[in-house]
Amino acid sequence: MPKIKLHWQILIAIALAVVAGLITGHPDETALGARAVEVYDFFGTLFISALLMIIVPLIVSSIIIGIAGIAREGRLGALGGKTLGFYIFTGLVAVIVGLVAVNMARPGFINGEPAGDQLALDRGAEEVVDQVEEGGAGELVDIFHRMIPENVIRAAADNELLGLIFFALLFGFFMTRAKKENADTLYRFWDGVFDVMMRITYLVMLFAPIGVFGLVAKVAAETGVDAAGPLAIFALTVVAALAAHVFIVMPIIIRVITGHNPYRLYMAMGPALLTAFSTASSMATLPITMDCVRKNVGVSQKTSSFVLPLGATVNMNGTALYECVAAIFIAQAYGLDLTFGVQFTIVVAALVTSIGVAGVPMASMVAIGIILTAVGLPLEALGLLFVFDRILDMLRTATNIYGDGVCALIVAHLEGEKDLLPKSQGNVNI
Ligand code: DAS
Repeated sequence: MPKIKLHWQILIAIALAVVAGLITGHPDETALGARAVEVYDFFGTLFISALLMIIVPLIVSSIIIGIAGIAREGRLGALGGKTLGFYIFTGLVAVIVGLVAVNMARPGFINGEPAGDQLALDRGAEEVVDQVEEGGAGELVDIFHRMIPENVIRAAADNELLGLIFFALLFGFFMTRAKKENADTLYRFWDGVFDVMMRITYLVMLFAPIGVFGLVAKVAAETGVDAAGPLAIFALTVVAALAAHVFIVMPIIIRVITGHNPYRLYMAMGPALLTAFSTASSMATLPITMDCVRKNVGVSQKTSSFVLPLGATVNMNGTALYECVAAIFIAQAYGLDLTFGVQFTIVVAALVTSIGVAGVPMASMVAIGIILTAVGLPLEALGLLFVFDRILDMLRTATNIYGDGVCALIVAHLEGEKDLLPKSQGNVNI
């Protein structure tokens, strides 16, 4: 039997889950519904536990070697500084685009009311709100307190991820300042941890079809067709925000900084963007991204070989934007009072986790788990996000790759490289 690719398995699982959930019905209405939701919950909870299991070691090792990788090359100077600076700048721009879009579209509301009750999110909603407030996400000043953990081990044990991520950023940077033999040993250790964690992540993803089936079927059973409206608005909000980022905001940034015609970049990166869309994996697309950026955009080997591999792991504009929209959509759906502090927490967490997640399919789902945890929202809300995740993942990944290309173009321009985006676009490598 031909091996069906994982993402098509997940797509089939989602379709089957929606049908199954609607057929078995609401758990409070029929015995079948109640029994079926128990089964759905069993598989969904196992999958969420597996995601939680990998989050801390995966994110910590990914950030440590990501930051150390830049500093270690001894190129945290001009090239590294410009590259990292633009990655953070465009990532922040992407999150803000997402923040504006989700506050304008308000997908988490039905007829002006938080969708919590219709989406069966009302159960425990009060506790959720208390948890978030207690968690300190409600107050901006608390966020900075939570960024500096009193005890790193306890932060890991309590999934206090903002503090853990902040510590990992510091550790990665100062690891390269240690004595050379220590720095090399530590780098090899954390590189090994990341290597193992990526293999465990792939193993967890193998069970994604079953886990996603459970999560989506439970949501479908509990919310019925009521969820269709808010979820459709959510998906359209993400698509609109990604489009605004790619076709309006980033072209303005290119034009202002480099003076080049920004719309030539789409043609130049065409093969890479199409590959990213179809594979939903920045990592898998990297070789094609490097080929397009070098041959069609005209960025030098020195710049592209530094900027792009780094970008495929730490620069994920589409992911950062999506995480912000998704987290705020769920907070809205719970009727959570979106104070500035809560939104700021989500913005910071979205930006930082998009640096930490690896460029693989459904990477956002791990990151979203971090953000929901950071603001105290329950993880079973992930079931809402899985329904449209496949197509949104393809669009996010294409946006991530486009963002890498933009940064490579801008950094090359600032490095004084000439003949970028040559007019002879006719010979674009297809
Ligand atoms: N699929 C991820 C990537 O490869 C993006 C994401 O999941 O958000 O970039």
